[in-house]
Amino acid sequence: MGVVIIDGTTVRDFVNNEEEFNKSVDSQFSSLDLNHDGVLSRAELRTAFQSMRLIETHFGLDDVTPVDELHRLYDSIFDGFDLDRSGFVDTSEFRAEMKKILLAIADGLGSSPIQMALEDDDPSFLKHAADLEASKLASHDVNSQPKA
Ligand SMILES: [Ca+2]
Repeated sequence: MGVVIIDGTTVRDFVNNEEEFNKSVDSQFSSLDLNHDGVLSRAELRTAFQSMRLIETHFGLDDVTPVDELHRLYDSIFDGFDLDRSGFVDTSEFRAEMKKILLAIADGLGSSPIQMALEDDDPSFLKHAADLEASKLASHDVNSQPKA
């Protein structure tokens, strides 16, 4: 368990780093594709959102959200992803919608940093974003060292 500080810029930098973002999204996608058919079903996506904690981020603790409200919420999330109404979400739909969601989170965070407690192996995007920020800071520190 570690604590990371995230603000809107952290998230936005991550989304705009196409290589890192796509790598992260694609690995998330394949881990969510439980039956390995190359697309995410409604059930697979629901499992995804339960594990990604984005619901909690948006709506507060999910254990106070009524069940039927949660169903509607997950349905509306799925409809947001399934742009062509095929009943499944493919990788490009997943990338596009994750980008939108993360940018919305970034807007919500603005310049006020929040602290998040994350497991070291947390698969969430916010953890990826924080890791990317941390690695940038680390390399910046190295580069700013005065030459001996
Ligand atoms: Ca699948």
